[in-house]
Amino acid sequence: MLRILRLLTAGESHGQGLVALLDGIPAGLPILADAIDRDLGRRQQGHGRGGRMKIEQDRAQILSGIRHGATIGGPIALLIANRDWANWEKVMATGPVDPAEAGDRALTRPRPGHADLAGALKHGTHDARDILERASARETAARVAAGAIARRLLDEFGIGVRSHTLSVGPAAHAAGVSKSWEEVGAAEGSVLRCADPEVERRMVEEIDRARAAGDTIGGSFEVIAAGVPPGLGSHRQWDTRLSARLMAAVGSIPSIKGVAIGAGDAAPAAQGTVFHDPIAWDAAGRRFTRASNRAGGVEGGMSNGEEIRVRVWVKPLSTLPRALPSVDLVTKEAFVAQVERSDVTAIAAAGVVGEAMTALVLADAFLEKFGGDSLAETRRNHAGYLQQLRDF
Ligand code: EPS
Repeated sequence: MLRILRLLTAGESHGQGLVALLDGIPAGLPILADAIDRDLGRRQQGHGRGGRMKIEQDRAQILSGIRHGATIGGPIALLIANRDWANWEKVMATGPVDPAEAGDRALTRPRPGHADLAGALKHGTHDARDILERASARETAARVAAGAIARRLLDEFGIGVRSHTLSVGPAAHAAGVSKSWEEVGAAEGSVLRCADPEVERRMVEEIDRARAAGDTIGGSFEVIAAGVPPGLGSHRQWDTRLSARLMAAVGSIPSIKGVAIGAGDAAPAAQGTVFHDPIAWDAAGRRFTRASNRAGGVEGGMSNGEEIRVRVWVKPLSTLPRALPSVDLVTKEAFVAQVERSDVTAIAAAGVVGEAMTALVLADAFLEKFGGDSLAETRRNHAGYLQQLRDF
């Protein structure tokens, strides 16, 4: 999915911490831990979160790749400590532990919808804790930390990435409503990052209703990238297409069941004359323009210079207080699934993770096009291309 940058994460939800290893960022990019911590803090917000977010105060410790406030071109290693580790040191110890001290935190009744059953079968364990600890959406903190560095790179070139909540259960914007970059920016800091206070009020009601019923609830969000030049990604091959790279990266976020670029969800019912965005020429600005953006900023697997818009469907979280029927992995007896602490929804956090994955893909496609081992080199290449566009 990433072709120039490389990202690996490691860590368990209740282990010592999460690690992100990001390689391929050019030297000379100014970045401070504050910029990473800001996004980590945003990922912890949102109405509907559970008890864990009260325990954690996610902060990134930069272990390598950054010196005196700027990247040096080497791999960047980040560590986010789990404060909850203090309560799990025996359960999650890496060394041998006396079973009497380990605490009985085995998970043998898999939760429908979670990784528990498939992972236990795959890895040959009857304790699905080995699976859930890695499958937990806590891992997304590491992605957000890496994404903050990608965001910093894009920011140097006037590219911004934002997200907002589109729906929670039936609480949604009216059909056809599209919120502007500015409106989405103004929603920052609200309880669900929804760009309409009245819709947000209904979303909060839906979350509270689900919580009272011992249930969870699904939703959707949109990621928007502004300032993206035309020509990122390529029509050349299936795996060079920007649309595919965005969909794969955003679709890899836990709980995501659907991703559409632009008005993709309306495409099956649309006629071509209505769906596609007519092209015009702005003589003064010497650029091609569109009055509409149903393509979502990508045509033929390449950015077309319009805002990139990715809409994402999030399933209801699978850890349910009112648990569904399940079967014990050891005895094979019918039980209800095990109840773990969880959130009613993490929709606002999912949007922040969506921003991170989008920023990583765009930074990757940007470096693929412009290259550069130092920011100065990338800048020269970028400036030359912008001149080519002006001279077109
Ligand atoms: C999360 C941490 C987790 C959950 C949630 C997301 O913490 P804990 O399991 O200790 O409560 O709050 O993860 C899930 C709901 C899930 O099913 O994976 C986080 O840091 O975002």
